[in-house]
Amino acid sequence: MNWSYIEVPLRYGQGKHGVEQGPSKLRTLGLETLLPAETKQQTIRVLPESEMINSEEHLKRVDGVLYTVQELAEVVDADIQAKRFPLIVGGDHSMAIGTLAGLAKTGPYGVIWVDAHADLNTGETSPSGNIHGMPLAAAMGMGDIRLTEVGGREPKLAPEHLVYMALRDIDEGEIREINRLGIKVITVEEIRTRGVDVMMDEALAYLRARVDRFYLSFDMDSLDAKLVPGTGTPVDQGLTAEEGKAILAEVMKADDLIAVELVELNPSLDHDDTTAQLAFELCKTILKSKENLLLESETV
Ligand code: DIR
Ligand code: MN
Ligand code: MN
Ligand code: MN
Repeated sequence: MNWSYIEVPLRYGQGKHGVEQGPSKLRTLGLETLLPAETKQQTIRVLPESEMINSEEHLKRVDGVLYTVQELAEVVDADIQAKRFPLIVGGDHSMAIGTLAGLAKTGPYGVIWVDAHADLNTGETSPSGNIHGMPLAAAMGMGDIRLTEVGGREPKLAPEHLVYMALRDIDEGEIREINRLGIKVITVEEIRTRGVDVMMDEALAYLRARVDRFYLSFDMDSLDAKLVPGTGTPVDQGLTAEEGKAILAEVMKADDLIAVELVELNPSLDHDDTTAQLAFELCKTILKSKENLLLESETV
């Protein structure tokens, strides 16, 4: 398989410094050595502009987010058109506005969103004004036009093409929208009691009845707060490390998976690289699959 590795050191979608260092931290831990040789040469860095301090109360640092996601949308689209499989590493979750818009260029697709949060706010419903809580709303055409028209005017995602996993900290406006739109939600409780493979099968069956390809976005805060001090908004009662890895291992078996994204590693908030090591392990799980011959031959 032809991989593409995309680093997105974006932090403007939320208020804490350090999340922009996620990709360089993974590099320090040796992520590059896991990539096949061709992918190393193909690694792309979507760089935010260096100083973006403008702030609107309801859409904080919007220009900084826009600059990055517009470029990311083009990079992702180019990968898909060239039949490459992008692994996209962040950075805060506002970057997904770019991923979702980039994927939409080649038609409909499904999404598995593994996150404690719904990321379905608009400037009006957001309690924080942070755009990392808005990417799915923007992709569905809800909220500020500057966010909804990234990659074109039309919506990038239909609500019935989305499955949430590990959701447990949802804002009032988001609960209303999830119910109104009838979005499918799989809880930590269900994953724990019925098992990762059963719930993944259910998620995939749901999406496959509707679309012929899908992508998975993995927010580090889907994992339990105790495991991830190095993420901006940790939430209790989350996934175990094993469950997180099993979700990724399971999803990587799918031929119709077209991209994976891993976001919200914040090395500045981390304790002794615990979260970074865990993120690195998750990347290993991703890269070990999909005919990655390099990893099969070297023992990693
Ligand atoms: C919250 C937090 N729902 C907000 N969102 C986060 O600000 O919109 N998303 N942390 O990952
Ligand atoms: Mn998120
Ligand atoms: Mn989150
Ligand atoms: Mn919240």
